[in-house]
Amino acid sequence: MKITFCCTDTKADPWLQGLAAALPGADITVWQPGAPVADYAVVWAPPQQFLDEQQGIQALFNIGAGVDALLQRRLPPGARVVRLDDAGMAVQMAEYVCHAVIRHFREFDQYEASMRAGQWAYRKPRLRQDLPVGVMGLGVLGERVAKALAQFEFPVNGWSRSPKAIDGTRAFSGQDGFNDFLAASRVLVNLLPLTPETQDILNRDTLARLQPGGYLINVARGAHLVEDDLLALLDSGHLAGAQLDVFRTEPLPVGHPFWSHPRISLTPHTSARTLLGESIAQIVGKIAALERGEAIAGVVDPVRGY
Ligand code: NDP
Ligand code: OXD
Repeated sequence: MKITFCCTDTKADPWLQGLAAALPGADITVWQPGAPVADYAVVWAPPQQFLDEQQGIQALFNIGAGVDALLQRRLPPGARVVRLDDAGMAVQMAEYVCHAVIRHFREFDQYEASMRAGQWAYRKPRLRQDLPVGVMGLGVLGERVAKALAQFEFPVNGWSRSPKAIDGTRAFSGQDGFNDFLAASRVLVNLLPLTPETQDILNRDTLARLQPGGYLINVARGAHLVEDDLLALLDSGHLAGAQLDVFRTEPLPVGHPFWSHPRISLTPHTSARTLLGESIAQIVGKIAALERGEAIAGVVDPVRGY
């Protein structure tokens, strides 16, 4: 079996060693232009030349959950695109989002500032029923996040394309349910895939529908957010703040207004990292299943875009 590795901005050696240890006997190489067509590929943002040359390949294993960048390319006909399906990312996403919600709710930034200033000052406790959290996208990551937030007894709303039933979450679905979902939420967590339908979905109109004093947590893709609309709603006071992990341009350009905004907290696309061991185990398990002719989870529907 031939496996080719073609991942931009990724150190190849640990992947090659991990794959070789799990698949003794497989021929595993880093892709070079002109290389023969492989059976399977492990990819992240591969160049178009790679995809054009690998006509007939069976599957492309994307080493992330989001396939938006890959689907913008012309893919080899018949090749399945397989995304990472949790592989240790859901618990990281739950940590990140719960941390952001709790930091905002408990006003830990304000406590830190006052303690640094030598002030022993209490703030009036807030009520968690005043902070309903809306999770957009109830897939592998969004469901885990919604359940984790419910453990802290926040009221949780969830929105997805198809109807869902998740314990502790009030579920909304489809375009018909979108405005009601927004109106029921004060904090908004974005865990949607980036598709033509969801691009720019966080904009002046949708963010203005959140309850006053809203808070945005974007952990999905930068192109979901119309950045100037966020800035305008922060200026108007309708939004209290934002926690952003993803940006339209990454790295965030020097001089971008987000860098210094007092009510925006930033991290560098790190809310859920790809974990080497768990990802290799998942990919190898799926290759074995495909070799046995079995169905696998995480195959992307190219029409739906996720
Ligand atoms: P899934 O495919 O498992 O879930 C996607 C969810 O979004 C589903 O519930 C789906 O609805 C819903 N959805 C899709 N389109 C629409 C729509 N038009 N309207 C309403 N709901 C919609 O994805 P994951 O949970 O695994 O990942 C989500 C995203 O998180 C990734 O695509 C990626 O962009 C981002 N991500 C970011 C990371 C980071 O470090 N910042 C790390 C990993 C992922 P339905 O259930 O009905 O299909
Ligand atoms: C992913 C990501 O999609 O890292 O997995 O953003």
